[in-house]
Amino acid sequence: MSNESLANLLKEERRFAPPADLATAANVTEAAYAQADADRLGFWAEQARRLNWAVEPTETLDWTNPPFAKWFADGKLNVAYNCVDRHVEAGNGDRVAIHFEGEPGDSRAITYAELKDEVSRAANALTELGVRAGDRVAVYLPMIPEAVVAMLACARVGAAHSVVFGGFSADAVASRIQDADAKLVITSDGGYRRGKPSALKPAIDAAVAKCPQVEHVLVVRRTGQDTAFTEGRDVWWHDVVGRQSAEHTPQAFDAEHPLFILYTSGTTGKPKGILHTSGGYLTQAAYTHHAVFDLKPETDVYWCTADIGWVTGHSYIVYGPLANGATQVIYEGTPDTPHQGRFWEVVQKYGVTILYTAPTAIRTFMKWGDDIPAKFDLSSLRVLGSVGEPINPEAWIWYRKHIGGDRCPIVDTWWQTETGAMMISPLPGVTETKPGSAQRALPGISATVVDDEANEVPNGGGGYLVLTEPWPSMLRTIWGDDQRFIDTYWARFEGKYFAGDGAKKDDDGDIWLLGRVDDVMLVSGHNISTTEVESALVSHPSVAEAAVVGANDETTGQAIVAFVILRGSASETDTLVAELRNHVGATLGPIAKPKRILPVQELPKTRSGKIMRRLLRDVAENRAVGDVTTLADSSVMDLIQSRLPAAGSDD
Ligand code: 6R9
Repeated sequence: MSNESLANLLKEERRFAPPADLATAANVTEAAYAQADADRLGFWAEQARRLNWAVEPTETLDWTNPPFAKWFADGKLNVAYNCVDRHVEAGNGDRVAIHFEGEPGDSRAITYAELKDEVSRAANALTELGVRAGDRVAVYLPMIPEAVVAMLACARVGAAHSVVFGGFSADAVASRIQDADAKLVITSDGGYRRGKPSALKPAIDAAVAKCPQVEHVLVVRRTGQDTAFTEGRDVWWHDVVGRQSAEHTPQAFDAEHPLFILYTSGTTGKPKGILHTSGGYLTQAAYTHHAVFDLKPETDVYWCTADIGWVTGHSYIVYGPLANGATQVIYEGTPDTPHQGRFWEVVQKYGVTILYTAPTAIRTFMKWGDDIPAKFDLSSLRVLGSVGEPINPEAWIWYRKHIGGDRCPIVDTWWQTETGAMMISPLPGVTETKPGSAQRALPGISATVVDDEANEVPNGGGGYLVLTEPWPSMLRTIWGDDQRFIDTYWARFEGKYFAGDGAKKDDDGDIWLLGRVDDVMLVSGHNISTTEVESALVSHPSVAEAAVVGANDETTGQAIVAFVILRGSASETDTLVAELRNHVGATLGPIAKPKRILPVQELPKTRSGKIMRRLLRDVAENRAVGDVTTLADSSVMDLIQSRLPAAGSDD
């Protein structure tokens, strides 16, 4: 699509109505909003009945000691039983739970009955290895079915898991194991990435050397590569899990029993161990997965491309879909191995109907070209989801057209590790969608935008995104640091949860996310959002990706510095840079014109695809680059710096 036609499209404020057939048969209709508004707690009590409780809760919310919430506190349940056993008991044991697609092309289909047996064996193995309810287990695995089994086995025995990204360094893993005080680590010899086996166990050996409390390391054999073993400490999954009975009686735990800790670095600071508990978390994960994706478990094939080490993998690969009895695809590898059409080949092979991915992936696919998805049959798709960052309208339109065949609704889902589950999103059978907006809080969720003084902004205004009522899947605290929990999320605006994101309301009251407030730039007294400048840059045909930061500037306070990846054909000429500056000026106004535009080959991103602007700010301000341990590829910063003209000099 040419730039002019996109601009026109957005100017027309194009809306996309839900497809009629989807709307007619939608799991959730407009009425849900009114029902939840009339009786929010009654609404959530009803959603909790999606689960099988060993003891039904009579109390919905205890908010007598804010910000420490208790949801369904007198109820008892087993989370793994809800994700696995109950589907087998309901006669759906032969339904495929997981279609696993390995990067080398190996595949496995695992039914709910098989998953129940494997989770039961793994639960028995954890017990044999000394894991008890209330303990913590660290999980450091590639995207293989054992990752799901390990998490569910922990849930089954009441141990909290702490999943750490397979890409993190030994130091990053060690600090997380120590903070959670985990006694068992579950890992593998390695996994496949970019066509090669990539070792995982050496990082665990180095990490565990600093963690004397770790009693055992349970190792899945995935690649078969040579792997050092520490006698007495390390055990193979196929030995210990393999010899267990497939019978395991799940014990019911309190609704507020810890389910997992997940460390979020955000983009700055010491990692925070976000604590989630059982009943409320599972209720909202299951409800949102049912509502936002319109999941029909008998016929849909769902695929979330996130890594299990990200909260999206927790809530929308493991807990939400499995609680709902979904059939899903799990893919181990990267989207360009062995070729750039791999994702679309997977969609075609399994007949994927619901796809959930991230804007960073969508922009990469745009860069690779429209002809690649065009080679595959994507006609099975019916709902498309986006998560992780604001999706710029250009990428939204491309996703709709080239992946969704102009027929699938797009749900842009805003939420966080801390919120546990989706909070703001269109509903595919209800909402007239707008490219680039997450739009409206889901039924039962209260979100708004406030100014510096905590006053709600009128339609058309901008400020800070806040959540004004507690929700079932909210974080309960930061592990071991209640004070930091209060200070980080509840101290900024009295009685409201501060999400740390900037947002604006449009004239209809729909919400547009503007990125982290730490990233907002202050240029000559004007607040400018990085998201808006980036979005303007990528709406130019020569720009594939952009990251924008505010660098200290003597005259304007901060100056806008843009790092851009140019499209294949664009060469880095001065004319192009001037043209891009003018393009941003024409789109957003002269104040938003970047002072410097630096073409680069890559941008620094976390494994979940978020741009680490902090590192780019270091470059823009000519400082030594800070902590890079959570980068997906730590060599990217060297690449960026070595390619820069002369960092610090003005152009
Ligand atoms: C699920 C997840 C949370 C932060 C969040 C925001 C950004 C996520 C978004 C979005 C705009 C969306 N974010 N989804 N921004 N639109 N649809 O990503 O969790 O890794 O904790 O990140 O991601 O800035 O505050 P997490």
